[in-house]
Amino acid sequence: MAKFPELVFSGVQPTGNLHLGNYLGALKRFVEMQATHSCLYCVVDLHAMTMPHDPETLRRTTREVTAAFVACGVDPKKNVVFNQSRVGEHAELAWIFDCVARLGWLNRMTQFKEKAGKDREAASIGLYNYPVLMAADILLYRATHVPVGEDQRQHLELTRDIAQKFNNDFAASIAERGWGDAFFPLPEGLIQGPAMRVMSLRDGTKKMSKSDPSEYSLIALTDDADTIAQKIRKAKTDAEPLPSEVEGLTSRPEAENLVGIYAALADEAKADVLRRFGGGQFSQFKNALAELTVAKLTPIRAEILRLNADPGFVDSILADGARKAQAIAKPNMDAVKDIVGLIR
Ligand code: AQP
Repeated sequence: MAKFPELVFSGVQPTGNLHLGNYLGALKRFVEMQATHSCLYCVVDLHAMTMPHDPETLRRTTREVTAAFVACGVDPKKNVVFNQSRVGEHAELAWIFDCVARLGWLNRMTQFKEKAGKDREAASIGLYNYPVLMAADILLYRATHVPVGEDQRQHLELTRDIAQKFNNDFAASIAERGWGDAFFPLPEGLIQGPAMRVMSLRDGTKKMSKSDPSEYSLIALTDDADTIAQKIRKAKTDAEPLPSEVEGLTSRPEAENLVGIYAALADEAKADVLRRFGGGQFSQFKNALAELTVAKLTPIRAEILRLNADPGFVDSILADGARKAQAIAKPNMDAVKDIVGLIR
């Protein structure tokens, strides 16, 4: 298959306050990637409409998520930071992919089943179609690498399936127009590290999630030091002391989660964390974890609050990012239209 220049794309939904899971699974990785790659980081506001939403809240959270990107260290001058709806080609390409993707593929998506709940008939078509729009987000830029949390693995596989089918279905037209044997790359997920799936602090079997009704289930990036310490102190654990080796975390989801969070925040392996804290009581480990979390999140919180008070500056980042994104999206979309036979 043709070689594609390396390009990173990832998106975050503006559906509420970002949490430690979003930070460790995505934002921290965004910052790491910008040192070595060209990156597009998108606030996916169209995705946020797939569940019932309030217009004013959507506008506010779109700005807040942008502020959080920057506060975590994403440099808007070096990367393309923008909101999805500003670049109309995302929705345009999603339609073309709707005609490529198969119903059976979408019927297998577990996130739709979880979010739609029992009354599937009442879910929006947008929620069902979410993974196709996500494929369009990534492939519109012909991105090759996608840093995301583990919960997005299945959607990323679908993105690869859509890219592959498009390349096969239109192989002759792609070759005829000088694109070689593939127009779209098959993007790779960068799903790695000790915190690729951060779990709820109240239930180690459930993902930490913005929409969890229990505020003690998550640590928000805007929580103050006392709140963080209190949430970690109250985090569910079991009665055993911490094991000294990683194997000892098996079947202990709450312990595994807290050790994973510590390891990711300290940039260490879980094994190193357990070498230090293994055999000790949870209370001691929780104090160390609270201290580390507060040290890492306090400067981020301060910067988020500062940027939230300056919406004009945040809007200028989004406007500038949209211009840069469009400059890549437009010629790619034109090429797709030519490939599939649309006159433009
Ligand atoms: N718990 C998590 N652990 C690791 N990574 C996570 N991500 C989300 N939760 C965790 C990653 O954060 C990025 C942005 O996610 P999103 O907000 O676009 O959507 P989501 O995965 O649906 O996030 P939430 O918190 O669960 O939101 P709601 O409750 O609104 O659905 C993605 O890379 C995701 O993998």
